[in-house]
Amino acid sequence: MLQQTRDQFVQLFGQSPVLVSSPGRINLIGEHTDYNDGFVLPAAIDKRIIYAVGLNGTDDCHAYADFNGEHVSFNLNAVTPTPGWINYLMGVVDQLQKRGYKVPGFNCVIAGDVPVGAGLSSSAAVEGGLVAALDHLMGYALSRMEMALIGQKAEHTFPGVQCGIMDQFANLHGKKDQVMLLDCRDLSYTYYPFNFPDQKIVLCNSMVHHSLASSEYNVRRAQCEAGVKVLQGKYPQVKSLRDADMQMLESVKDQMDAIVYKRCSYVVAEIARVQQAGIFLQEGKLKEFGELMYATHDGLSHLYEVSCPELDFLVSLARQRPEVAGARVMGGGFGGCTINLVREDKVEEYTAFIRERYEEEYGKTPEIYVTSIEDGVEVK
Ligand code: GAF
Repeated sequence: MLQQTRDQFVQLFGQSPVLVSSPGRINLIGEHTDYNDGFVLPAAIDKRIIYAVGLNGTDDCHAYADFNGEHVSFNLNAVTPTPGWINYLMGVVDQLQKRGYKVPGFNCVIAGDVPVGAGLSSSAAVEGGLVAALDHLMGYALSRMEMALIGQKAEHTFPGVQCGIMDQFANLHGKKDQVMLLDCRDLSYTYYPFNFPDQKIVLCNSMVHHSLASSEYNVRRAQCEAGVKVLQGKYPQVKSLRDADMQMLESVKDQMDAIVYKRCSYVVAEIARVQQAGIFLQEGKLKEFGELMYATHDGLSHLYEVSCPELDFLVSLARQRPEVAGARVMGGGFGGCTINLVREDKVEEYTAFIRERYEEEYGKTPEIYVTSIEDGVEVK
């Protein structure tokens, strides 16, 4: 992929590029906890966006996207939110400019195999890849955490998704065969080996992509904030849902909108689950870890309401199979993938079963990725 992207760049722009490989991510557990100051357990994976980038000595930026054959351009003096994937590039440029970094005109080709809209965070991969390329070419000397924060802010201000930090963090801090337990309050993190030998991480793409995903995401975030406000009436020390437990939540239930209560009860339980899951991971307790994944799915489906019939169906199929330790919807939800922990020697049998049953039910073929945990963004 790297060589192909380089060749394409040379052909289009007639110069020699810097190459950047920028991964998608999985998250073992801890969904919608990041913007509530909670914990997440993500890792970077083998699905990657590949960038070829070169400076062009002008005030214009030109980008060619291999995935749809589209060529877009913008001027560095007119960087404003614009529909389409160009928005992710402009958002990063805008953030760099706002922080006082001189952004030069550049040419780039974007290729790779992170499926778009599948919950594997192709947008964070696009953001992280560009910021790393410009950092390399311009010598900004940004830390990986600064790069992640730039990507997150770009996402808030340009596409307008009020995301947490998980995706950009995982994209930039990934380490081969290690998952990261990130505390989203103070951004401290620990690497742990993926301690389940004989297990494969299998992603089943429902091929559903709801256009409401980003607006509903922002609604969920606002509902969590509304819950915090109510909690603060009784517990002024509560800064975010991270600071609440079930008992506290229960004690203000009467004053809370019923939907807000449901959302908050999911988040409070999920933050506790991730901490427990981190312990099970270190102890190699697969069965217990898997049960937490199923519990997360139930919460995401019934309380947080970010699943959909297709994803619920995929998880119900997983539950029927002894070779699956745990499964759940992964990422923001409303479509995309389930993550499944599957016994290695049964992966083929399992994927064939899922394909057949999903096709029968929905008349469409799910894409299935047997994935591996890899390094974060790499400049080649
Ligand atoms: C999306 C967001 F970008 C993340 O910050 C996170 O909130 C996730 O949904 C849900 O856990 O991927």
